[in-house]
Amino acid sequence: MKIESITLRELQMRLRSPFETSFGVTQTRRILLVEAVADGVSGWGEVTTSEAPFYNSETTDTAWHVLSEFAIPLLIGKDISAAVEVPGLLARIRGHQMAKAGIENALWDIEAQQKQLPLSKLLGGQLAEIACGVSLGIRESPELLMDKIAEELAIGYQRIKLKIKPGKDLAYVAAVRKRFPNIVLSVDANSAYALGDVDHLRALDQFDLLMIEQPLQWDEIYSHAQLQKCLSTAVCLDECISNSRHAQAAIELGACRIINLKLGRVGGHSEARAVHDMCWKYSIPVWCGGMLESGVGRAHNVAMSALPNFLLPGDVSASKRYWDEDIIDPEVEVTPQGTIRTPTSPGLGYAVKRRLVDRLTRRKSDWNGMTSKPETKVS
Ligand code: OSB
Ligand code: MG
Repeated sequence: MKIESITLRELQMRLRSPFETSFGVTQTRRILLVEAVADGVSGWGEVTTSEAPFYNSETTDTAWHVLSEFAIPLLIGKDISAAVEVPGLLARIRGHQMAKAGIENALWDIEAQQKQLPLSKLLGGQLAEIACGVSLGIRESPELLMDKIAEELAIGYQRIKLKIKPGKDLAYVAAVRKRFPNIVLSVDANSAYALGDVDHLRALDQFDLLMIEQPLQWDEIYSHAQLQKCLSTAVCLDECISNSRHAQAAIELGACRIINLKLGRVGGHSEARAVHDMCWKYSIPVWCGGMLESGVGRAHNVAMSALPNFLLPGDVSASKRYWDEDIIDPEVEVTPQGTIRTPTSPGLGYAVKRRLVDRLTRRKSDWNGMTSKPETKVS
């Protein structure tokens, strides 16, 4: 695969409704897309950074910077035999996993097309459909949450995840559990608590939750091990796990019983598969997390979720929950059983709507093997 050109685009896309977590509210997304061309074949990846460094340390702008100044120059013009070589070529760049994932995943799309395989199969996935849940943002009151949950359950989603933070936690979970005694329910705190809150968090044990996701510090594995000892509810780590070594440390320490696997957070499909395999070795189930992705990132999530250790419903849900119009054709759709069918055509299995992408583009840079500096357009 000779990497002939790379195009970086920033799109502005407005979510259908604001999404509130313990770290803030998001309404307008600044989405970075990477398009690579190798041997005349085009592939797409998404950089899943947030706009602000509140989920992890990356942002849309840090990713643009690191890709433009460091990652793309290391790859442009290179002839590689497979996408799995990309992490090695980018290894000098420390951190910035989401930036690196955007470009590595575009090359996975190309490799799958060249080998005439659906990306899920190239990654080693077998599942013909993947199980879906939804992640619901924090609302003003528990009542406002109820109707939304009823709506998502009616559509077929298999698991409801509630975002929580101090003051918007126990009363919400209690009310939901009372109204929906039998649903598969979990919570995600996005690091809003401290180990000193253990008695408060223990009160969640009575609600038969599937898991509590990332209650403590975003980069702290050890304190989650101390917390897990005190809870009957399974702890699931999200923010803490950037690679398979972190996954192994967390599992060996007893810091979690479940891992949320996000492609961007671990740096792309190669490392995601390594985390997947590590968890499989220890019988720790994984599920696919989301970052409010556009269709490109969503399609990559669907492909990854076909691997065998994705044993719990993910946060990968229908395009229309997020966007009036998604940038892929077809859009990601959910069956009445709350599943997404894994595409069977080569590559990502969803076509990128170029005209719509152009319309949403706010800035764009192109690199080709001829020039060391990109051509940049701002609109
Ligand atoms: O912690 O899983 C998270 C969204 C943005 C940042 C972090 C998270 C989330 C979500 C939404 O939970 C998942 C989605 O629907 O894409
Ligand atoms: Mg999370």
